[in-house]
Amino acid sequence: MATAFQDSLNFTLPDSATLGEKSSNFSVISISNQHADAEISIQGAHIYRFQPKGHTPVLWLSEQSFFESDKAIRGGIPLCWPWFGDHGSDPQLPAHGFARTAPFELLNIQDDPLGQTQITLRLTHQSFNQSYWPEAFILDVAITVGQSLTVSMTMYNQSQSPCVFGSALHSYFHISDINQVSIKGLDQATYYDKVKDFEMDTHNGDITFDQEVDRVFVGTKEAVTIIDSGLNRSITISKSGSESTVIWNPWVDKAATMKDLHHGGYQTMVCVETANALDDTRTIAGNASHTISTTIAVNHL
Ligand code: TA6
Repeated sequence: MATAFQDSLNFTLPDSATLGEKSSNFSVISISNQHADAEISIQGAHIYRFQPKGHTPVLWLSEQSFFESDKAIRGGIPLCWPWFGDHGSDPQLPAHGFARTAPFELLNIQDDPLGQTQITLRLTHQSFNQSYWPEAFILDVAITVGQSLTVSMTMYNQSQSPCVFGSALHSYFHISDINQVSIKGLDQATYYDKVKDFEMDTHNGDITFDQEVDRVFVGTKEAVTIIDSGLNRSITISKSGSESTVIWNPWVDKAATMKDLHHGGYQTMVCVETANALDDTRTIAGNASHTISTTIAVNHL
């Protein structure tokens, strides 16, 4: 039986899509096509599951994640917007902005000629008007579920005057063991180390993990690759509209403070985030737009 939400749609669902609720009034879209399975919450336009055929899940999801209004899902690809990290001046405002818990509108779901499923969602200043962010905007999110996954976020500045914002597609990846993976593609890249009060440094070689890592690499446009010998696969994260890349694992002590992160969960996750953060914060001219996009491809080693 169709839900009230489904009845509100002004398009016909393709065979690859079904609508449901993860919890009361928490609407989600389930996608199953010839290439992959996925799940997306309407709140936050947040994909929290992506599993290409023949692979284990590519996106990590905490076993203790909330699926409640006004709470971010712990895992998948949270949308950080219109700022990254703590708000610049008001510590009372939510970290990473408000998009990831905002009520998006589901605009359309359609299958393309390649058998991929394209989902588009929208947030506007009319539907989300907060005194602390008075800008006139449209924020569109386009998700393409195929053998690879693409998530694009486009901000349209609806005012005549410039608008400054930060963002990130804060992707959590499912890995075999944080002690076994390495990340290629950031050799000689400069980063701000959030664990050392944003001290700047340069990384040499591949990234491996034996402690908390929280680094914002700047001047980085290229793809990075997670090498996971435990799952015998690589995950390549390519991007556009972004020149900063965030690498994060909370490690044991920070993870223990996070009630929505299940015990030991930090060992099977790593974040590789496509961002407009710190030096890469963006200014959009009046009536202009900016798109940040990430494409995630998994291959057997
Ligand atoms: O992207 C890394 C980071 O900024 C970390 O500092 C940590 O705060 C993480 O995001 C998760 O933030 P959240 O607000 O989702 O708990």
